[in-house]
Amino acid sequence: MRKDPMPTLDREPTRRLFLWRSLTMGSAAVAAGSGFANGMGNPDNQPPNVPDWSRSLGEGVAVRAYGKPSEFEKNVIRRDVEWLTASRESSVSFTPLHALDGNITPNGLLFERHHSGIAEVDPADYRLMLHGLVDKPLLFTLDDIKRMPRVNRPYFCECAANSGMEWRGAQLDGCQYTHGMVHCVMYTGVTLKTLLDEAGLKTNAKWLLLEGGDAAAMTRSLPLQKALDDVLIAYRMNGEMLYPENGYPVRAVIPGWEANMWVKWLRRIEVGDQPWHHREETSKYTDLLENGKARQFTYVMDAKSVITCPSPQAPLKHNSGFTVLSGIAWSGRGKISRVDVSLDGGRNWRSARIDGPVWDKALVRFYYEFDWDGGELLIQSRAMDETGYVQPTKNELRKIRGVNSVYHNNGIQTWHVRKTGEVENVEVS
Ligand SMILES: Nc1nc2c(c(=O)[nH]1)N[C@H]1C(S)=C(S)[C@@H](COP(=O)(O)O)O[C@H]1N2
Ligand SMILES: [Mo]
Repeated sequence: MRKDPMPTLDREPTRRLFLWRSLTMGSAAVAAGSGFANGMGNPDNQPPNVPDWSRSLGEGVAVRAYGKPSEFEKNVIRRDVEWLTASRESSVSFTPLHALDGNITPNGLLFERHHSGIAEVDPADYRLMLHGLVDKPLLFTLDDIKRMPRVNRPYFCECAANSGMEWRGAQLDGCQYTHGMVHCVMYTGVTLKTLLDEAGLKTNAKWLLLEGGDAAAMTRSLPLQKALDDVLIAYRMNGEMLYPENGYPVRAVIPGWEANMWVKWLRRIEVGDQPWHHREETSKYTDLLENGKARQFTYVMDAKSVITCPSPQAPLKHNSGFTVLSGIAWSGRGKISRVDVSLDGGRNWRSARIDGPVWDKALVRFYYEFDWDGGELLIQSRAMDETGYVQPTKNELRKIRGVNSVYHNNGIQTWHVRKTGEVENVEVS
């Protein structure tokens, strides 16, 4: 008996996937026949031959004192878009989503967004100041912060401008560029509530100022309610100390909220009774509507998803048969409850299979497996979260917000898969 009312996969669990090369055919012959030239590699290195890398001893331990990916993966890097980059210091690089899997972003591949470049902070000189409407102003060293009770929490971090170039139509060629201003890592740190409890809040405390230690001295106003709820003062990501580009040694983690609140190189927290006025340069995160008015305080990132594979930078390499779609979904309002996938531009939807942990306000990994007939596809994904919110189409968003926004574009993405397996960024009406 199936309780799930939604159509899911009707593939029998024991069925073979039928796509592998049969060894009895003689794989050397297969390799030789379809060969080197077809991108099948060098047959001399393939069974039953002894490959180059089996003929001599390899490097020993600790030659690579800090590991990095295989040289054959050297294309899996952060990239930027030249015409988007006013200067290297005030710019953005994008996570290579098309080349990753699972829920967690590797530390060297987190998209970066800086307003004044990377601050190189000496941890010995690092101090965090906590003052304002508190009983006891405090100054913490990094060691002080590390001595406090620790928590580990995985969260996504998405720039409000992610997908911002797509408001007026399909534009950038690949999910690295259309959706790559999001990452998800396991943070270790102390809750902001722990720090505030140490200082003791005055009764009129309502807002916090977070200030960064970079040349921008980026500041953000944070409502006290959120600060006491789930905000972290983090110093580790995926077990390692934060990397300099992500705020070493300490950053604010504001779960589910737009990334510009996640102040890096955090050096000062001031408690006040109202929001601060921030310098224009770093505080333009308002959404311009059609009528000229702006939406402000749009902190929460609504549910969103994207198919990462296939996508323009990750085309299909076969021309029909068993095919795995994969993608990510996330919501700033809580857990992802379901992801649907369409192969025909949104006419028919099927439930995707979520695999891996479903954490609160973190990236979720989904898969959709199907038998591709080799024809053209218009693939889409649609996320739903535990509040019942359903990811809208881009046109639904435009009806409400017009096309003058840059921020908070969480519309459904469409990829056009050609018969050749190539993929392009398109829109369907
Ligand atoms: N101090 C400081 N914090 C900052 C910024 C900055 O320029 N300076 N940029 C913000 C913006 S707009 C984003 S999108 C995120 C990016 O975080 P990441 O570089 O770790 O991905 O950091 C935020 N925190
Ligand atoms: Mo941002």
